[in-house]
Amino acid sequence: MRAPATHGVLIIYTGGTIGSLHKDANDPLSPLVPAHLDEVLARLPTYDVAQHRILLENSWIPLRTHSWEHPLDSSNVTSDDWKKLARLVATHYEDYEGFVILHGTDTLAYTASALAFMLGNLCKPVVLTGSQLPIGRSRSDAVQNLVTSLEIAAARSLGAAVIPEVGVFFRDRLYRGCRSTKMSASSFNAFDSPNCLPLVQAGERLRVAAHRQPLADDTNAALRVIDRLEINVASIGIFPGMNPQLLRTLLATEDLRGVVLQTFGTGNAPTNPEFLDTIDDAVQAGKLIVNVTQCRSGEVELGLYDASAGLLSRGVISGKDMTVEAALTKLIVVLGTENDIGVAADLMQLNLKGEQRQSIYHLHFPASRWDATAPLALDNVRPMVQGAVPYARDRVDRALLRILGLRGLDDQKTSVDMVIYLETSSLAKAEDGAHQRDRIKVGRVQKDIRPGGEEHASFTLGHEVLQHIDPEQPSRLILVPAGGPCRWSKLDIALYCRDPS
Ligand code: ASN
Repeated sequence: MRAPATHGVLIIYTGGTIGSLHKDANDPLSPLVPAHLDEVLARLPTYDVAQHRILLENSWIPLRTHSWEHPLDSSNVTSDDWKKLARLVATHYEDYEGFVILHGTDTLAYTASALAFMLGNLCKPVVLTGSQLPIGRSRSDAVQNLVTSLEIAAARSLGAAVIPEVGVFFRDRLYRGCRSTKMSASSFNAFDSPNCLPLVQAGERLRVAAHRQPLADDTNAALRVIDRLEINVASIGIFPGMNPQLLRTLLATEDLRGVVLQTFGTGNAPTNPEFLDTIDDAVQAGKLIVNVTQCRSGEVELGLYDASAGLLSRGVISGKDMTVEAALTKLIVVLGTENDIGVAADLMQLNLKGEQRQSIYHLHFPASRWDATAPLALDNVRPMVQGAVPYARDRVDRALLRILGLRGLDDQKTSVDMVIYLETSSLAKAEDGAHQRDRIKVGRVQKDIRPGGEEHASFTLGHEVLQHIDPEQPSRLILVPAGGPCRWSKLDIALYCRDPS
């Protein structure tokens, strides 16, 4: 993957251990503070200071640098730094083959994830790296991390960047930025991307993985910086026996718009009414709650256990296999650009930048009160929100129709019995020349609901039903009554769509 780099690489130095020195040069026990970028450059072997270039293998790579005026320990990095970084990449996008960002390791995965969502149509490498020991220390991991990052940032093949996305390089691996997480506070092997194989393995040569291609929005379009960010968000980890009052206080924070809820296992949480009511109130108040697991790997499967079904029915959405860092920064970017909470929820469940293995597409139908005396037609409330990889029915692994919060009218006892059909406007020509709609049976819901009780129903859609779902066309459900009156709070079709790679 070695290729002559014409414009070289821009190094952006934000601070971190890599360029740190002891506060008191005479006291090796004094705290480390980020120092000047020259501290880093001076230690780079084969760096030609006069010519601003570095010899990597057999090629001289031009290097330019940009440094934060006051380099930071990454604990002090904020969303303003993400904006500065994204704008710097955009300003110099045509000037360089790639970009290397030197960053403290503590919050590096947050910055990498944020940049992945903020840089639309990115086709060049943006590699973040740092080190566990300052570059000036004899056993430091800094030189290796920086030199390999530069090589990856400069690598082109057949006229295109080999890694056209945001990545994190550490020790001997390049990870997808929005999949990365810091695993160790002290090991040189500090990072991993537990739910995604590394993009590059660096040994005696750089081995590039086949799945490295990003989910490009539009590789022909110009780079687009998305820097309207909503920072009124929170990341909350639940724990056994957590006082629901504590959660209620946090969720009631003024102006809070979104929450990453770190749950147990596959997305489970306490089922006591106080806890669930707290969640319900926050959702009703328009807060977007994204469920991610506290586990290092694996994914959220809402509804697999009763301990997550209650969250699902109250409108908590699945973060699938996203890291906390990816879920939080995605929420910040999505809520920054999207005011409609329903559209934001749909976008959060789509794979935008390779941050989750699957997209969940939704068709939403209105909540309703129904006396069940005649068939009811429900049209989807808005077109299906599309992601970077659009919906395709041949990639649907699972499709569910879900009715949530099913109750009797005025909380009366009722026996719900209805047959649901999907009617599409794929206008098939009838024999007499008129257009007619296709109608296909989706399933039947039968539930006895006690006074004041609430039920949820879901069933899997068969392939023959899927054929009739066209994201470009409106979809209509026809409910044919065979039982008592009822109402529901949410009715949707969720389509679990795998990525093409
Ligand atoms: N505290 C440092 C930072 O994140 C840790 C490091 O870079 N290894 O800035």
